[in-house]
Amino acid sequence: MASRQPVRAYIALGANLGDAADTLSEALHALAACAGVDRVRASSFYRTAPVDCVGPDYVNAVAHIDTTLDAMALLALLQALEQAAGRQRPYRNAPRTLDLDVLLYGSACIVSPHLTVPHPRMAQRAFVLVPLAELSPGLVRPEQLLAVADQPIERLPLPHRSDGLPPP
Ligand code: A4P
Ligand code: MG
Repeated sequence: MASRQPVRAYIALGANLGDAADTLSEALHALAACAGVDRVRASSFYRTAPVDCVGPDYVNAVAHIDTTLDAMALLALLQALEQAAGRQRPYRNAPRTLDLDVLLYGSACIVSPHLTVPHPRMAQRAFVLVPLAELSPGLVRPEQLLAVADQPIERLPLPHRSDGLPPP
């Protein structure tokens, strides 16, 4: 069977239970080790105030990958990584050990019962737009950043390896 052409996908990472920065770091390394996933590159990590929910501050980041997985297979992989990190879903927007959302999958527009891409709320969230603009400035317009400038967000001074991944 011919292999698929890789697609660049953008992933939002978030956590606000446990050692969130550590969990994000481990998730990035786990993602990089997965079959069908190549060239993982991550933004800085950011401390962010909860949006549309209450609870501890989050650590958020955005990564891009080149992947030969189709979009549904990528979602399944991200959900498996969430499960491995002990993710529980007691109610909507509950505090979480790890959340991995598909922001973009190439230029695809997908509306299905389990996957909507681009992520429908990404333009409303500084915790997505600020790390996304750091990683791929061409994908975020200045007026989009201005629109979320009231949402508290602080870049964390984590060291990064040269391949874009934070240290394990
Ligand atoms: N689903 C549909 N589209 C997607 C997609 N593009 N990526 C479905 C991932 N999943 C997608 O997801 C619920 C369902 O969405 C899944 O079954 C999947 O099939 P979930 O992981 O259980 O919950 P979620 O990601 O929290 O849901 P949702 O509605 O996407 O939440 P939001 O709108 O992303 O908000 N504040 C800060 N500071 N930082 C955060 O990270 N996160 C949220 C979640 C709220 N406030 C936050 C943060
Ligand atoms: Mg999610």
